Amino acid sequence: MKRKTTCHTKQTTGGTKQTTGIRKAKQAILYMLLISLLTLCLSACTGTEIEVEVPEWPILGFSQLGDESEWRTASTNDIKRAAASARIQLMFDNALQQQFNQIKAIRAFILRGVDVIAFCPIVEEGWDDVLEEARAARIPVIVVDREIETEREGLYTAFIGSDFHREGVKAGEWMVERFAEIDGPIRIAEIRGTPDSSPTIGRHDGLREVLEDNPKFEVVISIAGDFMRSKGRECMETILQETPDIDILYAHNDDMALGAIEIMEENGIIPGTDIIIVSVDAQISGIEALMQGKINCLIECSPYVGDDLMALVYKIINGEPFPVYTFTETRVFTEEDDFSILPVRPDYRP
Ligand code: GZL
Repeated sequence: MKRKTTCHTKQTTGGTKQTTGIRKAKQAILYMLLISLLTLCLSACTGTEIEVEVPEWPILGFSQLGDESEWRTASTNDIKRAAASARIQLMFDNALQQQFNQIKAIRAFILRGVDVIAFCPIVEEGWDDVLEEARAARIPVIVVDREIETEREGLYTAFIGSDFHREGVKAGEWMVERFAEIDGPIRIAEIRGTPDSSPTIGRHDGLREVLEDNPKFEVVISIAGDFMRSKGRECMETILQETPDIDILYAHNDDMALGAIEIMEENGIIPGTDIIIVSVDAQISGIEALMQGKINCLIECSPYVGDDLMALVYKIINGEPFPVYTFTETRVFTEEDDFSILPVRPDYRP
């Protein structure tokens, strides 16, 4: 993106190596400012007007749904790191778990005339009107992380995220294998994520698709925990009151599993032994609980899509071919794993 300004020397963007951190991006910005300042002084001294094109970084408007979990924090950090590294100006908004705030932010991005809009939709429905406004403004929209539900064609340009139904299937398949030698009934308690969000729907339905063929398993209680650790505690208290003799806890994310584990331990229950625990995300705290034997199976859901997202932004604005759907890998980590090979997360500080 180039915009003409006066009194600057022609700056050739030397072949600087693709920066890998925000620090280097800041150096690049300082470098451009210094060049401009020196040129202004030069032209002031010589009285000549020198025209230089200063490269303008593309602008990405990004609406993040909130900061409810460790996964979300990792997602936000990765987006900010990748934008700086890719030399993309990021207009970032945290919607604090409110769809209304996401719609407001997207409208602000449209008014600002950003080059691309990306957002993590907190729930599947309710986006048609604002995405029609983005379409009318001819601003491409990338759906990130969670999916939207719409009857309308072409409301967004691309999706990059995880296959949540597959995660639920993987959870069910591990349970079937883990309890292969044990007769039923095997009683499952489920702590769900945010109602009407695509990860909650996918992880709920994926599990049941597997259990349909394995009738010795029964989900005896299912409560919404909104992907938050505090809600995981509350749900586990309810589970112990209403259905105390469960065999498996299936939590839709690590934060809720860890909250539930706190309640188990406060009630003298040994997590991972008295109650088998399956969780989704495989973030740092989840992996540490797996290594401590408190969680038995982790289904990975990676938040690290920042670099792929920025590459997508450039492809779209440069009119190059791009993948409409990009799905992250779904690995399964279990109590039998050799923990020396577990994935180290980019922001892991042991
Ligand atoms: C999944 C993501 C979910 C995570 C939770 O892609 O939307 O939201 O599983 C997070 O940890 O809160």
